[in-house]
Amino acid sequence: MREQRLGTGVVVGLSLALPVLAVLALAARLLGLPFAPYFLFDGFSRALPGPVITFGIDAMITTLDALGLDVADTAKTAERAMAVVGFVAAATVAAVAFFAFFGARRARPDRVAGLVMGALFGLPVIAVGLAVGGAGGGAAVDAVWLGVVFLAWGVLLAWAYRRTVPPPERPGSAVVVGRRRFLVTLGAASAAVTVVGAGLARFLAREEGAADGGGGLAAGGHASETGGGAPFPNAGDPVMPAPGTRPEYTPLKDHYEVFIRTEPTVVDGDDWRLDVGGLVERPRRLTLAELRSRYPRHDRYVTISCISGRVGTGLIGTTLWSGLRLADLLADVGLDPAARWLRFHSADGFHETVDRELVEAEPRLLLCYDWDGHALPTDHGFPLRLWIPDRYGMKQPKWIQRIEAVAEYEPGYWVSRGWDRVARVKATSVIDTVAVDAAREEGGRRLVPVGGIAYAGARGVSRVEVRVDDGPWQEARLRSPLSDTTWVVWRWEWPFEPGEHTFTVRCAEADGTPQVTGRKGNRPDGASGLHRMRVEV
Ligand SMILES: Nc1nc2c(c(=O)[nH]1)N[C@H]1C(S)=C(S)[C@@H](COP(=O)(O)O)O[C@H]1N2
Ligand SMILES: [Mo]
Repeated sequence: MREQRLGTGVVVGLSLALPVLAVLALAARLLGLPFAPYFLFDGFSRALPGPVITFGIDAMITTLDALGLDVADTAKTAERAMAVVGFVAAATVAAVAFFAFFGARRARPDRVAGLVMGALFGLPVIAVGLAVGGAGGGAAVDAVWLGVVFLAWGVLLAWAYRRTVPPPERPGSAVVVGRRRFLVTLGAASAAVTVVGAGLARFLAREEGAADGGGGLAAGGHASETGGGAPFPNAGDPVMPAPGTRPEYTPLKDHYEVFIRTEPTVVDGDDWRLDVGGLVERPRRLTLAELRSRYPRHDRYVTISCISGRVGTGLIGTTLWSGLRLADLLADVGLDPAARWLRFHSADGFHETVDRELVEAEPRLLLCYDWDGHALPTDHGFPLRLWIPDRYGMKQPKWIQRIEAVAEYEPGYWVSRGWDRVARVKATSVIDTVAVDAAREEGGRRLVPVGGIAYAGARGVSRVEVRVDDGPWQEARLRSPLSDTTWVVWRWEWPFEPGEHTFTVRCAEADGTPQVTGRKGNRPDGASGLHRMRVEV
C-alpha cells in the first residue's frame, strides 16, 4: 500500500509539474511574467558561496568539453536544463512528500490542505524571485501570478490524492478501481497541456528571434565582413586569412555571451536613466539620447574574451564598439578629490569597481552604447556597457544603471567570488585551421595554409610562430589587425607531409614578451598554455 501510494505520488507529481512548467513558460513569453525555474536557479547561484559556484561551472565546462560540445554555445543551455530539471524534481519530491505525509497520518487532504501545500512550495519560490528581482520589475504582479499558479497546483495535488488513495477505513473502495483510469486521464491531460503550452511558448520564442535577427543589423556599420557597410581599416592587407580561419570580425549572432542570470536582462530604453552620483560635484541622471548627444562619440574595434575560457576558447569575439569616453562624463560631473573608485551597478545585480586613476590614465576607456554600428543587443548589455582595454570581460559591466564615485574599494561580483582583482588579459594564440584542401603547388612543393588568431589585450602581438611535431618554430605572417585592441589573424604555409601531425602555436607581445607557455587552468586569473591541433593527412 505504502509503495503504491508513493509511486502514485511520483506519477501525480510529474503530471502536475510539467503543465505548471509549460504554463509558466507560456506566460513568460506572452506577458513577460517570471519563469520560476530560471530565477530560482539564479537565486541559488547568487546565494551559494563563490567556490561552490566556481566548482559547479568548472565541472559543467569540463563535462561539456568531454562531450565535444562548444562551451560558448552550450553552457547557458546546460544551465537552463539544470534549472528546469531541478524545478520539476523539486515539485515531484514535494508531491511525494505530500502523499507520504497524508498516508502516514491516515488523513484525507481537503482543498485547504492543498492551498497550504501550494503556499508552502510557492512562498519560498516567490521570496527568492523577489530577492533576485524579475527581469522587468512589476514585483507585485509577479508575486500574485506565482501565488495563483502554486495555489492551483496545491489544490490539484490534494484532489489527485483523494482520487487515487482510498480512504483508510475503506481500503477496497471505488477509488482503487478508478485509480488507474484517473492516472491515465491525468497523464494524458498533463501531456496535452504541456505539449500545447511549451509548443506555443517555443513558437513565440522563434518568432521573436526571427524578428530580432532580421531587423536592425542590416544597414550601416559592418553587418558582416562581406555585406555592405564601411570598408575595414585593414581591407588592403595582402595577408589573407587561411581558409577556415574564424571571421576576423565576429558576426553579432556568433559573438559569445556571458551573464550571471539564466536569461539576459531586458532593459526598457525609454525608462532607463544613467545615474551618476556619489562623491561628485554635479550628480546627473542622463537618458540614452543625452549620452549620445552631449559627449563626443568614439568608435573602436575591440576584442573581448572571458577569463573562464580555456586555451583555444570560443569565449572571445571582435566587433566595432562605439560610445563616449568615461573620462568625459566624469569631467562633466566633477569628481570629488576623495573619490578613489568608481562603482558600477548593473540591472542584473552585477557590479564592478574601477580604479579612478586607470580611467584618468587610459583615454580609450569607453562607455559603449553601440555595437556594430547599432544599439547594443539585449544580450550584450543594452543600453550601456563599459569597455576597459586589456581586461577580461568580467571587469566590464553590461546593463549599467548607476555609477557611484566612492572612497573605498569594494570587490566586484566575480572578484568577491575568487577571481582576480585586475583580470589583465593573457596573451594567447590559437590554430583555427590546417587547410589541406586549399593546398597549392609552389616551386615543386605543396604548401598548406595554416592559420588562426593571436590576442594580447591592448598590448598588441608582434610575432606568431608555428611548429609541426618537434620541428623548429617557424614564423607566421601577420595580417594587420582591425585596431591595436583586437586580435591579429596569422597565416603560415606548411610544406605538406602526409601522416599524422601535431601543430603548436605561440606568440609574443608587441614588446617581445613571450606568451606564457606553462599550462594553467582559468582560475583565478585566466588560463595559459600552448594551443595544439592534431591532424591526420
Ligand atoms: N551586468 C553584467 N555585466 C557583465 C556580466 C554579467 O553577468 N552582468 N558578465 C561579464 C563577463 S564575465 C563577460 S566575459 C562579459 C561578456 O560580454 P558579452 O556577453 O557581451 O560577450 O560581460 C561581463 N559583463
Ligand atoms: Mo567572463
